[in-house]
Amino acid sequence: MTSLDIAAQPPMTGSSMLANVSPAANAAFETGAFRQVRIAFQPIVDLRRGSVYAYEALVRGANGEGAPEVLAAVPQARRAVFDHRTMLLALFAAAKLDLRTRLALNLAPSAFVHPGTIMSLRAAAESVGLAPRHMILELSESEPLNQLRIAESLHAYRAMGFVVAIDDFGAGHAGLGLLASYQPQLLKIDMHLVRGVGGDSVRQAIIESVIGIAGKLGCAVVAEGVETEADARRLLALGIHLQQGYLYARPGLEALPIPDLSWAAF
Ligand SMILES: [Ca+2]
Repeated sequence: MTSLDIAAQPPMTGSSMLANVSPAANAAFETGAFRQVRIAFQPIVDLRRGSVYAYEALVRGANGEGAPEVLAAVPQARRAVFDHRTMLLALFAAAKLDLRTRLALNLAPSAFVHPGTIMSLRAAAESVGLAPRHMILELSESEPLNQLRIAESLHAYRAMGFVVAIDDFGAGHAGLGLLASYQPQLLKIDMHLVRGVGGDSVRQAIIESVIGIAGKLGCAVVAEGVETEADARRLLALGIHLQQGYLYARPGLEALPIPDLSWAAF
């Protein structure tokens, strides 16, 4: 197995997020679920250009277990540390794979607002030669948000040139509250709204309104969870040329999968 070892990664720079964690808790964390974290990459395609717009880094377990399973083993109090270190692991894994396009990273709000994240992210990106404008930070409402801190952090990331996305837009409570308070550069429409859009006038109406709102706010839109050609064609007809899902490529463990764009016939 080619599991990436966290301990083998370059040390974090900036203020350490582990400073306030007890040594015993740290030891348990290091030898537990986190030790064998692996990274998978899934492309987001640009159908206007017939190219890969970005690769999203996704956390996987030692045997390829999915993100929900891996994250379930992470105590809430450790989530920021977990996301922070996974993000760095993803960055170095992408560099090792010679990534030549944008990299999208998932961050829980607590990791997003932590002062250590932005500094270490910038330092790590610089060390592998990735410009902040090529890095997309996907922010989800996976835990309660501190509105003020999110707003401050978002401005700081944008000032440094990073691209910020609202993740899973339209899932549960995710999205409108965030969007009302902060205007990111990207909106990722959740797969539950996307799946079946090809033959569902209600989903089409909802997605059309999201596109309308995004357009007025100057946000680009990405559709997640595109699995069929019918959905892909409908989304493209609605104006969404940035798409991600099994139709194009499944996530590849420690690999940058080449998407299948055959239906679009470039
Ligand atoms: Ca995501």
